[in-house]
Amino acid sequence: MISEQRIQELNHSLQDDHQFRFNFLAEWLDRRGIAVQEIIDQVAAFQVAIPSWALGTGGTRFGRFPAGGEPRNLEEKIEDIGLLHRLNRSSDSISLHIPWDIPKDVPALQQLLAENSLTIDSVNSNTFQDQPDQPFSYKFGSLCHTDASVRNLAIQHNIDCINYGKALDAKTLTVWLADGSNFPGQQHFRRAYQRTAESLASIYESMPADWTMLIEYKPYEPHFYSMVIPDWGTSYSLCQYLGQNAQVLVDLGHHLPNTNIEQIVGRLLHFGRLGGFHFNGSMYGDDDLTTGSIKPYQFFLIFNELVDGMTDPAVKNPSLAWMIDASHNTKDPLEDLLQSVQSILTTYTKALLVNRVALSQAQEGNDVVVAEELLKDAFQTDVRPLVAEAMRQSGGALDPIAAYRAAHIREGLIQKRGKLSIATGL
Ligand SMILES: [Mn+2]
Repeated sequence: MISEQRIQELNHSLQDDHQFRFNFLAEWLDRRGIAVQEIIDQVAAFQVAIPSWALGTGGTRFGRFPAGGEPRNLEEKIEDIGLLHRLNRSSDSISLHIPWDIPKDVPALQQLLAENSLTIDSVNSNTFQDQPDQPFSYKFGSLCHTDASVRNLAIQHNIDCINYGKALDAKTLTVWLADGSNFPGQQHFRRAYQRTAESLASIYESMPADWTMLIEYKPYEPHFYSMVIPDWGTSYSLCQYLGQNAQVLVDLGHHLPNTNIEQIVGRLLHFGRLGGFHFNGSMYGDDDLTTGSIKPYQFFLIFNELVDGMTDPAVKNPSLAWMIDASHNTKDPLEDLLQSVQSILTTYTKALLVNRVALSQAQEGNDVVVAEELLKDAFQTDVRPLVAEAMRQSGGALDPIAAYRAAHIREGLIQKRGKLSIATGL
């Protein structure tokens, strides 16, 4: 689709401008005692998983407008993610959704993954919709259901997911439950929680000792009165009930408007219970928009908290699983994913620039203005040349989206897969 040589040719035409911008920024940072190459190395090492369900055009219950050339099977999804990774060198793994993307020919998939320098990041279970051959319905819940037959079906599905993951060397099971209720009185809150905890414990016991279970929360949708796991506190309590290998997953879009997400991140890091992150953007209450597209300063404050926790030796938190989880309704999904990764890396880079010694001093001395200005200084620095340089040094494109367009990749995919091909997913 696009060769490394073609990427280098495209870089060549941008090199002069890039070098000018990079030299200016590098010299300025150097004067302030910041080790520029160390920052570049950290940015180059930062990898974000791409979900197998986000390579097609998303939609709403009102309609879906496909971009054309969508991947028709798991193999083509791997090819698409391989392409993203070749362009930005920052998307080296896939989150697999079961049953939309059940691995069939495992040796062939392993070979394809290796050819594209990719691994499987996590397997994600789905008990939010009924499959055609399913003996019981999830209409009134899955792991929380009043009927043990339904709960057992959902437990077995999660165990199946673990087995699919084991075959492909994954080590993470991500559980998001759509369980909840739409009307007051419909569900007994305490019993629904207890049944969920016990169901999760059955899954947890079936998990290999070196696996992690990530428990994701969401305040509403698909249910509009109550969700069984609506907030981080519920996720956290379930993790404590299950054991050390259960961790909370924070999805940026799964919060009510104006929630202080950075504080939640700080809390969970403090408890050593932050296991993973789902990146997306949100305006009202959705979880579908491009990462960083609506509230870039809040996104920076979240990353600031993450970097602070990751660099503090007092914090005993496992390394985090980073993944994009958005739905692309209007844009070409591959362009949207490239934009998302750019936004994540740019924001991460800014957080790395924060002078933590000075910030800590300002906080200890209650110097509110200096503390805030230190954050704003990093946030307002244009770090894009550092991100471009990290990609260039890793063999990627200086400008991945420009390279994607110059290589006419979507046109090529439409020619190969057809205008009407539809990817399974959101
Ligand atoms: Mn999510």
